[in-house]
Amino acid sequence: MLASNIAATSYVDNTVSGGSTYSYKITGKDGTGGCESTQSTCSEATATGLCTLAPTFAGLTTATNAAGASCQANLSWSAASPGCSGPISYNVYRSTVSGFVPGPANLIGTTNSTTYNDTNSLINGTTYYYVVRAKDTGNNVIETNTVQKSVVPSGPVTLSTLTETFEGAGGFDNAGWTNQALSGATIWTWDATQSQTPTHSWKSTSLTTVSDRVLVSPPFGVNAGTTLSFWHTFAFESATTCFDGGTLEYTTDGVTWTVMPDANFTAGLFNGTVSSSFSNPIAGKRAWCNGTIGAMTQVQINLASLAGNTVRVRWHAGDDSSVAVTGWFVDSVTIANAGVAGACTPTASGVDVTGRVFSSAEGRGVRNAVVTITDENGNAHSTVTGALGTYRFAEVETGHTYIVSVRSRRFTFAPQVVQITDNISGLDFTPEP
Ligand SMILES: [Ca+2]
Repeated sequence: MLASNIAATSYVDNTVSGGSTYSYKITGKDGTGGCESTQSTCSEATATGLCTLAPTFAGLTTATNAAGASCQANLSWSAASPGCSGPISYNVYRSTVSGFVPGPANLIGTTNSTTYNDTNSLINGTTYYYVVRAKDTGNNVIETNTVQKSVVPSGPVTLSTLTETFEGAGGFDNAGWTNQALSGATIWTWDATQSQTPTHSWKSTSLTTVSDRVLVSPPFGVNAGTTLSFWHTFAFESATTCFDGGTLEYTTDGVTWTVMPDANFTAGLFNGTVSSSFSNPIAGKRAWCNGTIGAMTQVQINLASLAGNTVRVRWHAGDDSSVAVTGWFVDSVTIANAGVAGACTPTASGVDVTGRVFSSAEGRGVRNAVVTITDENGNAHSTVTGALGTYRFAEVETGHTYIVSVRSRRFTFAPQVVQITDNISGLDFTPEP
């Protein structure tokens, strides 16, 4: 319904977009408002005025780590369709916070292409989240998709074996391991009562309240020869039914986690499925259940089905609403034939803007002209042209719209407005006639 309770016998709909055809039906009500007529016949009208429709756009399709010497993320998407005249340009937004709201503060670039290579101040190992939105440059309307993809920039990848004994200071030999509660407050603990190599493991202590917690590996590249193994011992409620338990999951996008398929195990497969009876957060998942604490046993998994992906795995323990026994000890993780990334070098925080100031279209360079670059907040920097009329601003922050203006005693130049997303050369000025 567009509008209601209109006393007049006419109505102006100013929510329409020029060029689009709309269909209308009306109903009438009696004085009490309690009785409503059937709908009128349908009447169509094509709106005049500005076309105000947003482009139709599915959002970002891929975001990948370039894995080169300097940090870079490569984004791509399928072309948007303009709702009005077009042409389309794309805004690229970036944040280190998942679920961020795209806006001017996190706009890092614009492009007319369906790809964007981000080299702007990326830091090795940091997770960046991207959203791309389409803009109709004919009416400046930006659509509002929320499709988000993440990238963790790294350097070149080499084949290696990741060995984690959980003996290093703080519980980890390698960087990138994390541990958190997903529900309840209790996390995994570094433990010296059970171990395989030689004195420590990580323990999930089972609780008598609904809760779950994860121990998460660093990301690693998977190929056809990549395998995962670890050692563990566990004792979960109960001896016969899988009320509490622990599962193993993987993610290829850092967002969605999937239980490791039974078919991937070559030793030590899950021995049950978690009960759905008492609110266990991992209810219904294949898991390790029951058990008694004793000598650790090895689990072996073939990861070939995940080849081509960058993967994290996590040990995910879940407890139902009552009764707990000891819990789960995990040790000695080996990921063989993993793709291990070196560090990339952070890219520069700013770009170069260069050009020349000319005395006429075919003329000479104008020396000693004052060139000023001003951002949308009024922050300005000035420089003076050299003998050939050349100027250069270094370390200009990207993602902003700047006004570049020129002052000269002999000539008048129109200012230029530029959206700066990358190095700009050839931003030249010739005098107004
Ligand atoms: Ca150990």
